[in-house]
Amino acid sequence: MGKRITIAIQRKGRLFENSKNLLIKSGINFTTNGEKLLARSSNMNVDILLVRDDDIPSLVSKGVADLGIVGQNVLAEQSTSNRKITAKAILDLGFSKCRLAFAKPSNSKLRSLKNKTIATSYPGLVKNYLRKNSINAEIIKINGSVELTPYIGIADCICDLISSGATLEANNLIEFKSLMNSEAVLISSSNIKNISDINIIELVKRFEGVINAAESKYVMLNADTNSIKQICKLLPGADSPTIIPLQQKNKVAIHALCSEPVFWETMEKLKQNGASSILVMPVEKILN
Ligand code: PRT
Ligand code: ZN
Repeated sequence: MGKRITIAIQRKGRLFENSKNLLIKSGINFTTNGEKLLARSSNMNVDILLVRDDDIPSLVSKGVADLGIVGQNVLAEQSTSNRKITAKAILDLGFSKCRLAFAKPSNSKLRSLKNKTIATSYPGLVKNYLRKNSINAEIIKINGSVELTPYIGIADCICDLISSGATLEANNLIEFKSLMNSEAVLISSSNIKNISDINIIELVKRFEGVINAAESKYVMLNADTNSIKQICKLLPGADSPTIIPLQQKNKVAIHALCSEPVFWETMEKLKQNGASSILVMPVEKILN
């Protein structure tokens, strides 16, 4: 039996559900009661550390955890101010997508950030942005409710995470510049190429398989033999569809694994090109 692998995930919050589901879909069985700091997998050599997201980059950098799941925003912010944060993102996980962006009151005349006061929970990233663009401005670090600061007169604008935009709207703020896009990432203390533990490599491959499967769909449809070429061209990210003859003459079934999203528009186009009985099915796991 090899050494146990430790994975740090957020104990509760926006990242928790998706992080937990990723581990479970990757075959790691475990239960949490929301209180425990450590959960042991019942079927694999894996321990799960349940912590605040802010602690994940340093736990992984120090080697307390082999892998961690955290927002790119948190990793990037901590990396600006702490040389000890050496953890690297090794896999984009596709959930908890948001952007870090500047916003101002909708009635504000603000045209540039020059000499303005910016409230943010991301002072390091904002400072780097200002420096890169040679802008002189003041940064106020606020840990929560950043969106209220322009109204209590302590900031001209804010730089905060946005996903749906509902919070900005509810506070009469409008976004005017995006600083970075973020999503949850798998982090490790070293680059993927330098990971030597075979068990960790295998686990990362499983995560990758689950992530790829989440975007992939298995498409089955029927078509006339003379429309095969056109239809195959329309299947998003399909490598090599399977063509199966049907009992009805000049009719085939086309089956394909599509690695890109299959939207209603795509299905409607397929139909216009002679496809019928179009089925789009979820894919659970992929091992390439
Ligand atoms: O307790 P702990 O420290 O672990 O959690 P936390 O409170 O620091 O973090 P949490 O759970 O709120 O968020 C964890 C991560 O989710 C963040 O670091 C981001 O990577 C990601 N994420 C994705 C978001 C959002 N979307 C998001 N919308 N984090 C925060 N928000 C907030 C934002 O700050 C603003 O207040 O939601 C509001 C805006 O949302 P919309 O939908 O109204 O635009
Ligand atoms: Zn946090």
